[in-house]
Amino acid sequence: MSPTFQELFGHPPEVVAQAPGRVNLIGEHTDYNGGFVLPMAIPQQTHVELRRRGDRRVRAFSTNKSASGEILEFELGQESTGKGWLDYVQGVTHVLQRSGFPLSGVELRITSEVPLGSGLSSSASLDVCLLRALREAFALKLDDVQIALLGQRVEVDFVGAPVGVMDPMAASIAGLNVALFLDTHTMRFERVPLPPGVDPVIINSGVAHNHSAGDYRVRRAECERAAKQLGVSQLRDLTEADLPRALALSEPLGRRVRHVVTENARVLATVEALRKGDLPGLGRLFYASHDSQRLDYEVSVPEIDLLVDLAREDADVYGARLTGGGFGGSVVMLARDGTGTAVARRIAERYAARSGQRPTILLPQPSGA
Ligand code: GAF
Repeated sequence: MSPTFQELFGHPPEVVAQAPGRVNLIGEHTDYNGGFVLPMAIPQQTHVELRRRGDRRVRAFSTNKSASGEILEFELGQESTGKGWLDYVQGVTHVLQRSGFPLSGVELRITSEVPLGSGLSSSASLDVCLLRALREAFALKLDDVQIALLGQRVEVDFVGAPVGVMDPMAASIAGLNVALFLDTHTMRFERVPLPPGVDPVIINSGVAHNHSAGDYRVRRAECERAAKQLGVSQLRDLTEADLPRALALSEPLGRRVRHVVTENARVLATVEALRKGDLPGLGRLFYASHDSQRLDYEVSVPEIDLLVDLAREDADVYGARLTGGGFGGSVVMLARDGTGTAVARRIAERYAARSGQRPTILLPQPSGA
């Protein structure tokens, strides 16, 4: 049992806050290209308990298994300590102070149900949760979209992960069972409910990723290079009519462009299919998105492909795809109504037997989770 806030700091917290992880239904690697995304909140959340201090010291405790089990500390304004999760806490206080919001020191206890490196946005959930707790404690005048934009700055400016805006937007404004259809160029968004008759399933492959590491950064740089060579400010400005020109670029830029252009079109088609309740159509879009990520964008790994192949063999699954940044993480599937739990269990079992990995089922939420 991890210690309570009272046991750690000798008094109760003043503020408690939560923020969810997310699953992206479709629209992968489109957000940093000004494109469309379609994430949805998941039931797993990050929780923060906080109490203000009279000095400038931040004392923080994480109940996460990979944390040290000690209270870690820094002084407001101090440079990165390079201590993993503490960097996010420092990043949040750093961007708030840089934006002119006055803070004092705080005590924090952080708990997360969103598995790290699972492609389900554990870090944006932490950023948004900390920002929400600080907003409440210091009565900061920030709306939910501003919270999301600050969350993105934590990642890009402080942690050094050059991510887009999808994950903090999902953690800040998305809901359960309702997709957030977001245009990352205009920042216009709309909520699109999941139609009846479908059970979303999420299985974490057990292969962890890290977006401040090289591959994600390389993909982003390839997109920027391709946009420059094609004379547009972002790949969002291209259509399928531009693909022959894009495919004439040197390898692999053309394929990267093809993924982004076709993925944007798939998001729009998915929104239509959701509205019509066209479940087989949704399934086909999921598989097409996965194939595009695997072949054109090259962000899948064999374990993730195995999960998608097992879904293809399962008569109760409409479609499946890698969700999130890739290079590991999770697969999202759409199963027939009422079959989600059974589908998730049998695919996870077959996957474990064939891969030697230890998958976890996030959705449908296992009872007792
Ligand atoms: C990660 C990033 F954080 C997002 O911004 C997005 O680019 C995603 O990978 C890929 O769609 O989750």
